[in-house]
Amino acid sequence: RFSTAAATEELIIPPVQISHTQHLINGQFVDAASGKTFPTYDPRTGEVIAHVAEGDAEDINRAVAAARKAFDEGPWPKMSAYERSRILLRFADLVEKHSEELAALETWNNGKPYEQALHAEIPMLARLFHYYAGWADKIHGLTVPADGKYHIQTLHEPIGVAGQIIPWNFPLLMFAWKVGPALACGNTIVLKTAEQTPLTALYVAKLFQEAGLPPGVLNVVSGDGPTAGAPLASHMDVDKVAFTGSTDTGKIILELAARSNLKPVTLELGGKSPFIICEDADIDHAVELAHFALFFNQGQCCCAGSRTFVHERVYDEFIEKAKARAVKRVVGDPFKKGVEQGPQIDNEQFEKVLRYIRAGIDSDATLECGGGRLGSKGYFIEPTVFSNVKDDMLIAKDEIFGPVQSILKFKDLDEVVRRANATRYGLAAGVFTRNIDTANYFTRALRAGTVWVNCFDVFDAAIPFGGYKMSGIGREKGIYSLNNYLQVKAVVTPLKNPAW
Ligand code: TXE
Repeated sequence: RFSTAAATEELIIPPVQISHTQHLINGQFVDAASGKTFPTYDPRTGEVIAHVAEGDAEDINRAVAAARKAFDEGPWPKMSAYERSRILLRFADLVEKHSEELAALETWNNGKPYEQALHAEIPMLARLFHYYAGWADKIHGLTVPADGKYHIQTLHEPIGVAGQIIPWNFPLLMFAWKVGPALACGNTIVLKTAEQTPLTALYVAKLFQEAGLPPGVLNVVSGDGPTAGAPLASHMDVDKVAFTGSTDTGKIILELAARSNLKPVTLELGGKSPFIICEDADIDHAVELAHFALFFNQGQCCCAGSRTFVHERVYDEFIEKAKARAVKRVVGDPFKKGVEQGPQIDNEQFEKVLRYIRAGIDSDATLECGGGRLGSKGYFIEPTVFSNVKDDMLIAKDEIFGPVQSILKFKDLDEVVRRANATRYGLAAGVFTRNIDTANYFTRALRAGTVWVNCFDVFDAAIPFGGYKMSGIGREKGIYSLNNYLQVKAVVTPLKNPAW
């Protein structure tokens, strides 16, 4: 039985209205060209909460034409960088002002705990735009010494029209990671939201208008992957595509980009991140963070610590404590105070997670707790812990993307490094040890884009994020993301002055 005791009965839904369901194209909220709409749901109940314009290739064409015009004719890319920075700052301030409505809408459409959305994700959204506002007027090229009598400089120019395709697990943060650097560098954008979560991006697109963003600079189209995402990735007038989602879809995006106009592609894809607990670790801390690393956001994190490797000397103690912690996890209506876990995003993901749980039960892994759905409506799943998991089991190899912790045993450091790296993914890793030499060994030996030592899921606008291997191409956030949205132009001018 799972605890609901810590959740109050009090619902904390601030008043929020669904005010925007149409596409935003060229500064106007408009219906789909086809006139079609699709339903969007409340994952707590599976009930429809709104009907949203359903984009297809024609809507993408219109949005790209608007973004192209806004790029080619300006004023955005030619505006003073300081003015661009001020618009980003005004937007961030508006996010803070509307944080309760935004958090409520995010929870309503996604199912994540309202308190998590309000206290973590919305502040990070605002912070990210404050951060990139700071970059807008600090992007510049170099003067380059070279052989011969030439003055050589590099201009760092915006790349043009950026196509951006985002997933449903962090709808607003994924919006921020994509839109922040693209706008700071002076690009224009067509963004396609995930079909499960179209609402909050439309809300913040409206806030961008209030902040003074010129029409056509940011266009937002709702719709499905194959019908709206694919035409964006393969559009001849789109200069760059950025994608976050599954590895399988990432391959399609890369192929579409290659077959159309060879636009550069950045991909942030799936993971199967190891979380390694050494025998000298602070076990209680490690249990709590391993729990957080996996169960945070209903387990729907690309960097979830989904392979928990525990040293054999502390293994039994760890299992007992990990199980006790999972059983105490508060699952329920995400609008209730104290709730740690809401529903999975939709029926498809819910069924996928339950299939993996069944695969775990059918293998020789030991089901310590959980293993089923919770309640009879909505997409709630019991926090589930498996011990005795072996490397070749499906639950140790595939990205489950749900509240299912897999615990594996290890003996020595070389062995665990080899096993941790034996995956097609390489997004993140966590290491728990009090020995600095052990920590340094892991941070160099693990093939992952982020290694957290004695912590996990520490995110900041300035910290780059991205994957090795099949977890992706490129880095988002921080200074590294700027290169994704810039072209470098070398300008060479002969020096005629005889003194030279
Ligand atoms: O992903 P998709 P789904 C993983 C996670 C999850 C699995 C499937 O394991 O269970 O992927 O989730 C758009 N052309 N992640 O099906 O399909 C789609 O509309 C262009 C990890 O939701 O990759 C949405 O906007 N676009 C992940 C986006 O791609 C297409 C986050 C993501 O959907 C398209 C989400 C196409 N042919 C899922 N097909 C992470 N890295 O955080 C789909 N899309």
